[in-house]
Amino acid sequence: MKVGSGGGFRAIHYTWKKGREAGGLWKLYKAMRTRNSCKTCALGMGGQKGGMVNETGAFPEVCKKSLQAMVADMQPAIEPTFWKQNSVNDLRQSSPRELEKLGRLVHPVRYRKGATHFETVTWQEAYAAIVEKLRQTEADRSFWYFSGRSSNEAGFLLQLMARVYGTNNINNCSYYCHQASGVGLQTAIGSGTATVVLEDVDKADCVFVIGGNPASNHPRLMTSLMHLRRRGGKVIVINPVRETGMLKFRVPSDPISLLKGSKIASHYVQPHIGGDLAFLWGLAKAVSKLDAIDEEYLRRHCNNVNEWQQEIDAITWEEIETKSGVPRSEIEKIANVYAKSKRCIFAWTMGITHHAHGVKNVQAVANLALCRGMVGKPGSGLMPIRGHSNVQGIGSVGVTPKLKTQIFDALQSKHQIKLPTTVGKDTLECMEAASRYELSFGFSLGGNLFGSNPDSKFAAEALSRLDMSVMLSTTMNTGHVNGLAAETYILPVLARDEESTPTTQESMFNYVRLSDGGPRRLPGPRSEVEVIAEIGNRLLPDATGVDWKTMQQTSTIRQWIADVVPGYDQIANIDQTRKEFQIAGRTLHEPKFTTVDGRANLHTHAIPELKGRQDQELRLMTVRSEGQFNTVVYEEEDLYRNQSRRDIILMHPDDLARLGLEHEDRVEVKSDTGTLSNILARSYESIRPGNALMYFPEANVLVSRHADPSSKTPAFKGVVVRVVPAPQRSS
Ligand SMILES: Nc1nc2c(c(=O)[nH]1)N[C@H]1C(S)=C(S)[C@@H](COP(=O)(O)OP(=O)(O)OC[C@H]3O[C@@H](n4cnc5c(=O)[nH]c(N)nc54)[C@H](O)[C@@H]3O)O[C@H]1N2
Ligand SMILES: Nc1nc2c(c(=O)[nH]1)N[C@H]1C(S)=C(S)[C@@H](COP(=O)(O)OP(=O)(O)OC[C@H]3O[C@@H](n4cnc5c(=O)[nH]c(N)nc54)[C@H](O)[C@@H]3O)O[C@H]1N2
Ligand SMILES: [Mo]
Repeated sequence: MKVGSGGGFRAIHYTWKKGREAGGLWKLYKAMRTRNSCKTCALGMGGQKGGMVNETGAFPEVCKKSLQAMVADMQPAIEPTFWKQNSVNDLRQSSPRELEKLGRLVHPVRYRKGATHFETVTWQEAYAAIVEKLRQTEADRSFWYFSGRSSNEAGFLLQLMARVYGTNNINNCSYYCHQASGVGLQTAIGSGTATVVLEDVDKADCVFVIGGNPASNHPRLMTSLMHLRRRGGKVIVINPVRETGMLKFRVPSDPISLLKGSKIASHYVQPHIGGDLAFLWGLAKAVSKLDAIDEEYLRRHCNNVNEWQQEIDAITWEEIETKSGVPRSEIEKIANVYAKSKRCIFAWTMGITHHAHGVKNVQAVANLALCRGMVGKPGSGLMPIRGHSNVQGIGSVGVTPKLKTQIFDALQSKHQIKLPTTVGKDTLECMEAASRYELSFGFSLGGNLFGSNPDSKFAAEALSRLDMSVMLSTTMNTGHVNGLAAETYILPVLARDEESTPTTQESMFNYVRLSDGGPRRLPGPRSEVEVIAEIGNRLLPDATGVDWKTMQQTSTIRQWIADVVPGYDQIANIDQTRKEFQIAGRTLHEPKFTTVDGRANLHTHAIPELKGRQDQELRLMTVRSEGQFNTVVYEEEDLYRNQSRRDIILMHPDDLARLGLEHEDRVEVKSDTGTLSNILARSYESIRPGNALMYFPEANVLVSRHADPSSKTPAFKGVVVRVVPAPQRSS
């Protein structure tokens, strides 16, 4: 049956199904209701209000992917015999979904070059080998990658250890995600995170959703968007794909919406992939023509106003239309809606950041908000919708190549820590350096560096040039079986709701949550913090200023965070008060910016040509389906896009015809970086002609390493491909 809306009974039915997998609905419900913050996206639920509750206290808030993540953690263990029965080569043939479904990692395992299998080792053996290798390695030949799943405490401790060891090669998955938002917002308003809180969304009269599919990836936002529409507000979606759930969504916790479905988008604009920058400038030009600019606000609070105005006047409609793919009349229609709005929020995700001009995109969004005075008052502002549940916290507590000056100074003065001053490498630069044999040791706190990386062939080669790689993980993924270092360790760790002591996470609204932890589900995995502190203790026993033994207590680490991380003071007493808090100085309800001169900055841009315009070319976006969380695939099907498999390329029927193809033809998809064979070409009316869609991580074979020069984020959505019939056709 064709799915005509997002959410709804399917989501409820799914809950039952997952309940069965988890060993009973009540068991799953209890797991979901513990006081731990949600494990998936950063919109966030849970914490001290209890699971399935959002920041404003609404219950029940639940989404399919948080169930998926929970049930995955409730899987049985991978038995020791498994590693003897299955070779690395066998495992490499497995799909991301098959690897995830193997179960929970409970034994440390090792792979040594030349071997055919992983072997289980004791924790002692693993620690000894890792520490010995680190001793032999020059600190700057190591790198430390962090996913955004781990706690603030684990993130803080590991970056501290890596720096005391002597390197700044410390980075997180943000470089492949929202880095452009951080960099773009910093340059525009002096702070890199959302200027709004969840309540602001409930006060807005207009929300732009640019380059994102929150119906699938941040479903809880849909409740707020539904209420906004009921109040008569407008939701303007900018997306080359007409995403089912952005048109109509059935909010499971709302009976009327559940039955009838709620219209979400009031306006839907389909630019070409990469056409947003031109579109955003066009919108600003049209708003200016309507005399809807807030001149007073610009004069009082913004720099570069004249340059910006000149650019608005100079840019031609012809340039805007050809580079965005959106006709002037449509842009003017949206400008009219925006011009009437009194409180407008601009939300965006990967369709904006995953481009070589991602930072410019973000600056152009900020320009548009600033020009009508929409930053610095309640109910309006800038809202990058963050990805991983704690990716923002990881960044706040110092998991960045360059430490914030305040953290750097406080660590030296308050804790006598000697910090390295060499330039740290970002994620892609670490990969490039590894491929040049300039790095020999890699450590990953969660995540899947291989799978998330562009240019998969290169990524595997680069990682396999390391002498040693260590990965702290909960379940298996493609990164554990591809690009293996000469010596590779996988160390099993606890999920946050299994920790014996509390941990904290930061939501995309700058709200710090406390997770209570809970009983362990299986013997074997260890706490992330315990593992890091143990390595620290063995490697750097005499380090001035740090007592690694006390660092095994997350409460000790919280004292350090309170001492050194700006805005985090209240974490010092959180063990007693249990009071979750809003980080000071980030939410902007007044136009007081944290830039050097207290003013916001407008930016001007040269708009790049639209790529992929040659005869046989298509512009390709690599995106997530509703059945996956990043490189972890829970289900092969993509419900909302009505697809049952992942080895497909979706394109408009006009493009199929143009390329001489038919629906369901077997094709080869080629880019300058790589080729994917045996792909099914499928007709997909909802995508703007000239553009195509494939699923990440598989499609990373095609994505080049070309990155935004300022954010170092690869153009995961800006791939040019040619699609040709497969050499031998089969059915
Ligand atoms: N279920 C689920 N939820 C998730 C995740 C997951 O994998 N699964 N991942 C989490 C993470 S880490 C993140 S970062 C977020 C990601 O959340 P999203 O950014 O929503 O995810 P993507 O699938 O990357 O898709 C982006 C959307 O951008 C559109 N798009 C692609 N190119 C362009 C473009 O050039 N311009 C515009 N305007 N739109 C474009 C696509 O059509 C698609 O609808 O979700 C988080 N939540
Ligand atoms: N082509 C293409 N590439 C992309 C993207 C895209 O849209 N297109 N999106 C990019 C984005 S937005 C992101 S964020 C990255 C994702 O990059 P990563 O964050 O590196 O990858 P994930 O797939 O989220 O990592 C999942 C793994 O984390 C481990 N894990 C889960 N929970 C825990 C925990 O509590 N502790 C620990 N230690 N480990 C845990 C499990 O082993 C799981 O397999 O990929 C990027 N790559
Ligand atoms: Mo992300």
